[in-house]
Amino acid sequence: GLEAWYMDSSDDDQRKPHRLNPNVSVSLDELRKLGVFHWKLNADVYETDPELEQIRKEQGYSYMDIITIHKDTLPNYEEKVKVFYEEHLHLDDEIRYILDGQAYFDVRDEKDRWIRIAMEKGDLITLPAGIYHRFTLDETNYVKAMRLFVGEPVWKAYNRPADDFHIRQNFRSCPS
Ligand code: KMT
Ligand code: NI
Repeated sequence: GLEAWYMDSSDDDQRKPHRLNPNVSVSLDELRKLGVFHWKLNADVYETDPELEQIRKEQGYSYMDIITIHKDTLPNYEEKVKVFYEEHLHLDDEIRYILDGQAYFDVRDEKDRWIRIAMEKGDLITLPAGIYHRFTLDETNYVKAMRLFVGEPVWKAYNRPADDFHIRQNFRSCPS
């Protein structure tokens, strides 16, 4: 399934894997505990896929569009790549389905450590509202992704610090 790991803290190129040495992988179970969910679909048939239809129906993902992130296809490519990699949150879930290529989504765990999630063709992921995250291309510099949303899309991103939203309550660690 999906591969995820804890990141090192080097300032090297964001497109590199940034694995710890030795690697510390993160399971789907651990991701689920953070509210991150994953499906594997057949992206070759996304236009007519009954599995995708069922997920959209069940989850209420009424809106969808497709974004191709590559220097020749995305207006303001350099600026957008920079903005996507700034740590931020949204007040709604972020739902992305990789149709082609690959990329990384990074999310903070409950102890504020970065987890890097390697997304490949066929991976659909949901990041919960309020989780701090960021996005980057990998060294292949290309991804085509479907963006899904419940109702009318709201793309507004709140860069960190953005801790005063009610939604952040869900991410506050319990004192032990
Ligand atoms: C976001 O919100 O950071 C993005 O939409 C990233 C690109 S979608 C693959
Ligand atoms: Ni986002």
